[in-house]
Amino acid sequence: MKKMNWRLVSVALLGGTLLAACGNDEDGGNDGLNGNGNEEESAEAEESDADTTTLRLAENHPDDYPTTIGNEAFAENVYEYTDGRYEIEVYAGGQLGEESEVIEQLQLGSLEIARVNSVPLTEFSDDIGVLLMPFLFEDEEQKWDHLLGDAGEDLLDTLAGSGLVGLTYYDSGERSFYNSERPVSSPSDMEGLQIRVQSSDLAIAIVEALGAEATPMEYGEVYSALQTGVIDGAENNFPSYYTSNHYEVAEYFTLAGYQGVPEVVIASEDFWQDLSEEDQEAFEQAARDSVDVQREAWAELTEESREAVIENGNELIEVDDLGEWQDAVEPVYDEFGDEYSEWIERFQQ
Ligand code: GTR
Repeated sequence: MKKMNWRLVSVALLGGTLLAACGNDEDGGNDGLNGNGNEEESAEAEESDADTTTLRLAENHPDDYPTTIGNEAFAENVYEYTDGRYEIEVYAGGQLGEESEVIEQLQLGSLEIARVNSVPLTEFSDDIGVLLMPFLFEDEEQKWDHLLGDAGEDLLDTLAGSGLVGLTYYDSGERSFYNSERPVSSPSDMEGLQIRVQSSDLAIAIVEALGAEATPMEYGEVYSALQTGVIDGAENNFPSYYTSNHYEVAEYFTLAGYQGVPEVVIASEDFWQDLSEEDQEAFEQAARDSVDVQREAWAELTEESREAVIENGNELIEVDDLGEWQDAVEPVYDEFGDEYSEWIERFQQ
């Protein structure tokens, strides 16, 4: 897998508490001496460091996960496009907290950048909820044309004033249901299953329309909830199912990709407003230019994780009639369709 760039310091957290590492990296824990004890070299290094502002980026997936690889490409671009005036340290593996906590830090201005899923952002912009609508996109091409086009950009703009600034989207494929109880091939098999969802009314409505019970919960809590039987299942894409180890405790994965919510790279509005216009453009360009790298890594890990769970003996259940699933979630369109009608039209063009 990918080698670490020297600039992208992977930070191991001691005791889970982090002292702010932002601002003009005043000390960096170096205490004026480098590893050889050469004070002269160290003074030079400090001088050039003084011109570089270090920012933190929160990521809840592990190193080598496609979003983390995307973040690293973004960080490299930022460093390059700002001539080394900004460097970004990627804190992967949820070191800075669950997505809701990270968003709060961005709003408070105590964290500069994060990669999160679109779902937790719906709390700050209702409009973003459109991306949760089941079976919204015809295919990946339609989805990405719109996400990286005007509709996607306008949707990110709806975050204005929330303390957050959306920079770009990353791939998160399709979400499907998985559980520990039984093979599910039609919506009627979902009856009574306790399914974890991300915290959103729309996510709850979808699961209920399918006859199951919805339990909102943070991502980091899902593994043990599955293991202890607090929930019977959850829903996610292959890479998350695999890398979170949910596949170890929920063996039945239903191949009914029902939702294509993307990931989003976001910045703190507080931090953003302190950037010059030129730097804002550099950050935006850097984010856009990292999308291809992320999507390539996404395609690879999707395949890899699919193979790995098959090899592990998990059961992947083909769905004979996807139309049945589409019909079953129709009530969600009755309930939320009007609210999102304009956006739905734009994204389905
Ligand atoms: C993943 C996503 C995570 C998190 C998770 C979840 O697909 O990449 O950021 O949102 O889903 O279900 O909470």
